[in-house]
Amino acid sequence: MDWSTDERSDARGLRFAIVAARFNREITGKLLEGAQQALREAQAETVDVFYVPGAFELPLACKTLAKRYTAIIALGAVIRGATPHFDFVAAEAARGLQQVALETGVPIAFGVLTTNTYEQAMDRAGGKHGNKGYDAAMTAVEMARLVAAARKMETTG
Ligand code: INI
Repeated sequence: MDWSTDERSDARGLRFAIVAARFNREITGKLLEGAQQALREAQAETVDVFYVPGAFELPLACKTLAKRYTAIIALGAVIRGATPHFDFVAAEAARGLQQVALETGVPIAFGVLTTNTYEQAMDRAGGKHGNKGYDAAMTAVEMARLVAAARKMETTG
């Protein structure tokens, strides 16, 4: 089996949750717009949006929602400030989201920006480096299709 690009970006019949952190909301709002645009273009059947306070809360929210969706897009913006808080929040968001994906088998796309400055984050939220929310949603579509295809093989032999 070999997938064409068209198939990888076809989300018809698939259900997505987007979980967005409110922290740095000017940035996460733009990531959200990008993700929604990608899922519209891919013709996703369902796109539900949920909010959490910050990136640290993303893993638990995704785990709670995993049963109900084909894939989830986690969005956040962690910006390095003067405190070591950044390292804990960024690392735990990444570790937690990967853990949820591996434990549940539900693809979780990592749409969490981790940057040194606000400007660098803006550049990746619809600025000169594209929109990482859009990219994360396309990753979720591709992984959702891959997992669905693998499950189908298991049941059909
Ligand atoms: N949350 C973010 O999403 N981005 C940040 O940059 C950030 N910083 O820098 O503090 C941040 N902190 C809040 C954190 O995610 C939790 O909501 C909070 O610690 C309560 O659990």
